[in-house]
Amino acid sequence: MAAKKPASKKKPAAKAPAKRVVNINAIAKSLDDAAREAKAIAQISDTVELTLQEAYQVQKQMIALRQKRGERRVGIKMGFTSRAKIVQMGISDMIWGRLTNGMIVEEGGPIDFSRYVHPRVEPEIAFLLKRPLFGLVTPMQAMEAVEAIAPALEIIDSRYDNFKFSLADVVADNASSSGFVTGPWVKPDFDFSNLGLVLNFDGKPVQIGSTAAIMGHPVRSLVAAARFAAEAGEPLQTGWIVMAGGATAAEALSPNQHVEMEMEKMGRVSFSTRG
Ligand code: OOG
Ligand code: MG
Repeated sequence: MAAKKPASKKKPAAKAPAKRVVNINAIAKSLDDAAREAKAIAQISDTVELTLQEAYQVQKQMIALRQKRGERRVGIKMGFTSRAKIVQMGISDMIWGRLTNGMIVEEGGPIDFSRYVHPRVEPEIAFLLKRPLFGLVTPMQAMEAVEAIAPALEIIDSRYDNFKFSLADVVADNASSSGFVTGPWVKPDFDFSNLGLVLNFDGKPVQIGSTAAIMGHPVRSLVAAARFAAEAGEPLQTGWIVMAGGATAAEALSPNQHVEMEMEKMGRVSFSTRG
């Protein structure tokens, strides 16, 4: 019987620096799977810190997967455009995400709670465009492209454990975008820069705020959206919706809840959750 080889006394070779491997398609697929299966995943930044550019590539690829399944682009959403959101999430860089028709929630309609990981809702204002808008525009030029505005609710649902993420993580995850509901569309022929709003859960106020919380005037979010979209080579299109960003902190949803937001001069928008 051969004697056991004595354990080598050789010093282990110096560790080579960890190679930075970024597989955009694989990350996009894991985020898309997490969204479809309503199962949270670990933050990408636990393994690799994506650059912002890579994070937007992941986002684009994830949307491409949705488009392959028949979804189509209907607009863009802005994120971290209010102090309340910046404070709540600890991220102060403005971000944007891509909206598809698969994210539309019918006004007043139910959402199936089991299709989400840990959904939250936030009050926003939506713009509907009547002509394309791109690049550097003034607020006045931006408004000339607006057909109508509506009170809106965004349902965000981070695909990451505990709704925790870095800037690159949340960008890769399409800015936590999951669903959005728009209320009555009205002509923007009045001052909507400081409209009071109340978010109610089962008739009880959970957040109060104003459209002024969105960059002092929500049109500034539209101006930024025009710039971001153009930079990405996907200028805002006629018929697209731009979600301006949460005016207050987001509120966690529970099953079997009625959610309604009332915005001064604009009306109400609502949906309910089913357990
Ligand atoms: C990121 C999305 C931010 C907003 O309106 O500011 C956003 C998040 O908070 O999960 O949608
Ligand atoms: Mg939002």
